[in-house]
Amino acid sequence: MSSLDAAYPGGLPSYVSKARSLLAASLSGANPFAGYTPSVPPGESLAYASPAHLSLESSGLSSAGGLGFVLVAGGLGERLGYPGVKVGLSPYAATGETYLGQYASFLLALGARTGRVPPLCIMTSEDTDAGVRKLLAKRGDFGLPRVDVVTQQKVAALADAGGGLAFAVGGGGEVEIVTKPHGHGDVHSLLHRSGLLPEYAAAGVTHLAFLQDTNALATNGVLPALGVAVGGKQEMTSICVPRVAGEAAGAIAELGRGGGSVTINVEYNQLGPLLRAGGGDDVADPGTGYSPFPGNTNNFILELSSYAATLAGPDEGVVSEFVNPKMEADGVTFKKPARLECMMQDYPWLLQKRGPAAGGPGGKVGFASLPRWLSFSPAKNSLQSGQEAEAAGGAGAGTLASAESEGYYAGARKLMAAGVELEEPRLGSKVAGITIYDGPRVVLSPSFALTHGELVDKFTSSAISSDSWLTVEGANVRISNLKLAGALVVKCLSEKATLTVDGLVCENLGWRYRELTAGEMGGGAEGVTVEDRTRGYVLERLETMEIVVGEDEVGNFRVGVDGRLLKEDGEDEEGGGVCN
Ligand code: UGB
Repeated sequence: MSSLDAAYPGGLPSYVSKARSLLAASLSGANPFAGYTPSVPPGESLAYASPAHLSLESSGLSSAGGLGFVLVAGGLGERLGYPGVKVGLSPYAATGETYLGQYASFLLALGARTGRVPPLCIMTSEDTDAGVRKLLAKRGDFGLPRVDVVTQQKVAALADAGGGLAFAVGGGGEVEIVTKPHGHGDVHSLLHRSGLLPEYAAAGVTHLAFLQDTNALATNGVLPALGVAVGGKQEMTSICVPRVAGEAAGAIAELGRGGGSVTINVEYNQLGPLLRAGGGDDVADPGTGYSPFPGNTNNFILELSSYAATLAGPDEGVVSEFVNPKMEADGVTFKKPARLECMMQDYPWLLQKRGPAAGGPGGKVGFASLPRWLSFSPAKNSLQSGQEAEAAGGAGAGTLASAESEGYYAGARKLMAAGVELEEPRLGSKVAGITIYDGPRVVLSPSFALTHGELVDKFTSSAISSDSWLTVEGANVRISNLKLAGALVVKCLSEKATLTVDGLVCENLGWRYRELTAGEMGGGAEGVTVEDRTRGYVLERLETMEIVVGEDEVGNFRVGVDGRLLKEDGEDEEGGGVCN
């Protein structure tokens, strides 16, 4: 009881009083958006490698020394069907690096370009805290100089419309208040209470980028969105993607009422009714095939001084809450205990409430929309629900398998845009019942190329066959005149070494997926992990060419047509890398 009281701003009395009024509103069927007129807000919609994209990516990079990151990782992988912490999964079987490691490599790559590795704050929950901390400890914080962890607490569950608390007998035989997660909106009040924001400001942070746990491609949107945020002096900039009409993702909309407006995410279940109330519907624009409203990825950038000032307001960072009780047929009794919930993307309501003295009301909120293939690869659903979503003609399976395939596609599309000869991957095959892209599978680490400009510079005049696999890591790698038909791993792990791959012809049997058998999916099979079962397949490495310059190496290394790794500027002898 006392910990529940201490964890909630204003304590349990404040929680119960809010719960009573929200329950009354919910049970009377009140529409939270009643009276608002939705319209498409102004923002930037960017085509990859367009002049606007290139310019915003580069202006974002010049402001990136002021970035800090917040990763919300309190959610359980229930929908994904994974019992461990989701950030410990690997988005790409080809590299085996975890989501957290993938994000860390983006931060380290930013640090290598700006001279300052951004701080990372991770929000965990009671469900994920131990797992996230274990992962950080095991990997030495992934080499990041500053990682902070804030932990959200659950809130009291509600037994009835009067705001009565739900009780149950706990494991120790004592009667306890039932608790439930409060939602990712907790991140704002936790950051406020943590005292981290003034520390980040003192360390040079000007903008905080908020990321979700399992969308590896989200980092591709950060620099252009930062360019938009800084250029437009925006207090909040959502990183969006074109939204498939009707899909289960929110939309960023400008909601006007009485001469004022707020630009905010409207969840998909509320968007349709809101649009229909105005005579429209959640349908595609025939010109683009997408909803006219940009799709919310729940990744966004907040300007730090405005954010800190807003959180210092009377709400102490508690974003607007909602309650969604499931009722019995009598319309009075709860089927199961409910609780107040809150969402991080509802922050603009707080901005709007902020007084004029702090620069409000309203706040300047905008968006940067990037191609879906570039910055959207969510892994949220189990294989079964992904298969059902596909069968229902949904916007994407949203499984680990589809997310992995989308990531490889993005790597291949980036190379195509940089002039590398390859056939555009197409959705076709299925693995574990999920449709994936056929075509080269490419993972370009952020350390290798953070921007399109860097990629064009570092990867030239090459050709890659459709059944190839390629992973590249290291800022000092350069690849030209490569002919790849197989699996190739290129790594230069030392900042004091360079690796030039020029004229290499790499042909081998490569890698392939092997679907797990029904027995293996059932569990207990030796060598098959829970992660493998969440994916539904394993990667079989038949033959690989691996070119690795280790982290202790110094000097210039080169690989030519014959695949031998040689050290330049010295004798013609094999260097310290591995090439097989
Ligand atoms: N999370 C927490 O840290 N704590 C919590 O208590 C709960 C979650 P979900 P959701 O990308 O398609 C969002 O559950 O809320 C973290 C948007 O609202 O995966 O269903 C959790 O670890 C929706 O508009 O997402 O839906 C994860 O990192 C749409 O954009 C993050 O919060 C949708 O995402 C999101 O949690 C989407």
